[in-house]
Amino acid sequence: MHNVFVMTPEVRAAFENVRRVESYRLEGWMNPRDVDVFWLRFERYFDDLHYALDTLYGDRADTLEQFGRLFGRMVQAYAERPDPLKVLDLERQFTPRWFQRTHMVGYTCYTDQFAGDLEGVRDRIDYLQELGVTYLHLMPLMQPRPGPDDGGYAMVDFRRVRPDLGTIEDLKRLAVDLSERGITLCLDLVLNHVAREHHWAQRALAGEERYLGYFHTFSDRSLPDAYEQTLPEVFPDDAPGNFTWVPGMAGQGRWVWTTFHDYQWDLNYSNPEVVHEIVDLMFFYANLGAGVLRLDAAPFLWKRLDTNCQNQPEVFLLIQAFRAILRVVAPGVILKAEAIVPPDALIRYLGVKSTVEKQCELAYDNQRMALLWSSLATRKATLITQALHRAPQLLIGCAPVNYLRNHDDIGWAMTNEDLVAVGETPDLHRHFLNDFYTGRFPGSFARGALFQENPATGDARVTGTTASLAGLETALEHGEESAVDRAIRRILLLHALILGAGGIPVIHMGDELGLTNDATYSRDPQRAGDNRWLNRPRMDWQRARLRHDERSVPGRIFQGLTRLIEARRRTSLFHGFGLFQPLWSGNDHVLGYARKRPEGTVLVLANLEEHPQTVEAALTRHAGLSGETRDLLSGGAPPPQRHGRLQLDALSCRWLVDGSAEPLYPVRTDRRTRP
Ligand code: OTU
Repeated sequence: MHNVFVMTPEVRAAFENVRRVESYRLEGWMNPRDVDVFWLRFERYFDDLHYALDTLYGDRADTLEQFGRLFGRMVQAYAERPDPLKVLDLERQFTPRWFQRTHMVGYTCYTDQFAGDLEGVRDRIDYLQELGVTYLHLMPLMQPRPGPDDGGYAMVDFRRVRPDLGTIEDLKRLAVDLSERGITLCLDLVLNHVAREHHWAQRALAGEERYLGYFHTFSDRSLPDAYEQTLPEVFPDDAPGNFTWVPGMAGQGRWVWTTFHDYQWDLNYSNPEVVHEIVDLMFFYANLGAGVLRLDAAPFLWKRLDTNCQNQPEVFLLIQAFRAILRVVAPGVILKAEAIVPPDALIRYLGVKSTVEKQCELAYDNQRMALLWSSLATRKATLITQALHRAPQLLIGCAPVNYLRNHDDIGWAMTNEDLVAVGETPDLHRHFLNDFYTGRFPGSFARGALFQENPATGDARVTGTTASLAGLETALEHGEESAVDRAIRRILLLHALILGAGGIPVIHMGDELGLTNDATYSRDPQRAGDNRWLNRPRMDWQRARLRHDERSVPGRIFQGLTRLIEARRRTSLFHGFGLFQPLWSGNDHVLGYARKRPEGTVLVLANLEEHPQTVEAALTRHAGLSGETRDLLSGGAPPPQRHGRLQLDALSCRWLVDGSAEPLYPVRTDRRTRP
């Protein structure tokens, strides 16, 4: 791969040609300064873009024409980009690490479940701000297919808001209001598939050549059978296999590639027309005010025989092209990879070697999420410490999304190597976790359900809200005061661990109030077959009213969480640009890791046990702290010491810093308001 800017004579000629042809269009539309800015950025990112497209599609006869068309779209989108967003682009170019600052805290929700509609979300911005949210991911809200729609991930129209939620105008207004309150909007770019009712699919069905080329279709089973040899199944339970027979398609009927449900048709990225469509869509979301685009199901974009058809090299070229294009047209917008893949594969979505700063800025840290739940069940830090030691270190310019739950299931994503290294038997441990989190394991505090149990492999994943998995549901049901207390401590402990790491912590709607599983989905025929709805409850605004009352359960959780967020916001030590160092604490029940920055170190210590634990006081020095320490979480008081050991309360977390240092951030919450 090119890792420097290479303008070969041919490339230069192509570039000049495009420049000559397109300049007049630019100058006719925009003021000269905007044109200059465009050209400067284009020149800067040309190589990334050209290399990616040339490698993917360079052997086509129409490559130059394709490139010219793409360029035309870039120009158009840039010309249409609203002025305030162009200012935001500049602002973010000056502060390229804006998303790594410690005030970044995300929140995910379904628009209807949270606030009814987009207008309702606007009315709830105060609530989000009270919590400290600076990044809002609204789950898919564009027009889905009728009937089951995979939680909105099966769309018939990418550019029309689901009518009961509002309109595109409402969405634009919301983006502006959020931005004025310092909140970045994240939207899903569902780029792997469309609903079979989408007009592209419908026209393919009718046999139109152009649209047949948008999908992977086969007239007989020979290729599908060959691919199936090495393809896993994402939803083995309710959508087995990866191909769907579509009778009458293009006359005779065809097999269509459907990784997810039979109504979600995978797009064919070996066809550059698909890239044009998706780039256009990217511009559409960027120009309506989205600041983060979530690349749904990113691993699946490229297919190759004899592989699992995930994480193929071409996927990273596509992302490189998308990113370069955005850097030119809308550099204020960043990409988030939704790639639920092992750590060694995940790192590639953020960039390795010559692709550093050419891939996504953000990616879900799925392994860490699963490890946190594993450590909560075993009350042991061994596995997570081992895995964090082995996980690839992130490079500059990107950040993990640290989360406990999202709208999906939890898969036990720790690697077999790490399990074996700490003396676990991989299958047994995963079975234990499934038993534990469905409450079947004797003494388990958790209440969840199995998702996509695969009798053939014995695999399964788990669904349930954070509160239910952490024991709140069972405790409340039994009316046991001390069990409720432990559940609340677990919920806050887990949040202290995701907030106490670098990257962007993201809270899933309802977790801030301890919302428990919502079993009502089973009465809705559209949802009954998908128990991920268990962890997609409706917001309970009655319960939210109790959030200031610390005698109430929601009050304890909400206030505990806002204190964590406030403490994080006031230190620079969790800034994404820093070293992450997992530590062996010397006590299996205590998880320890340090974050190191030029201005200081913070040591995170978490007791996963229901009983007090101790660690050697010298651990603070090993972590790089000297002398007296302060705890950012307890108003400064350091943990008590006895016989040279630090005392940690049951299920508690400490963020220790040097007693003398004042690594406090000047806190700026709101963006300035422009006229
Ligand atoms: C995503 O998840 C979404 O988050 C799901 O809600 C959708 O159902 C799905 O895509 C299809 O649009 O399999 O179990 O590596 O694992 O894309 C969740 C990424 C999923 C996949 C992921 C997928």
